[in-house]
Amino acid sequence: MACSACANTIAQAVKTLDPAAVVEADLKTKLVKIQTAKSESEVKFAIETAGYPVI
Ligand SMILES: [Cu+2]
Repeated sequence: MACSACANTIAQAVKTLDPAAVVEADLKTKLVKIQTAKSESEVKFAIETAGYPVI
């Protein structure tokens, strides 16, 4: 995740999975914090499908 466009793409992917998810992007560390009731593996899959690596 490198810029706000990437952050939006990831936020969209996660919110498609869970509309109530909270997605917080930190553009300095290039990390996204996600609060969701969905399982970690579901969220990872959604983000990887959108084309971003999950650490
Ligand atoms: Cu970007």
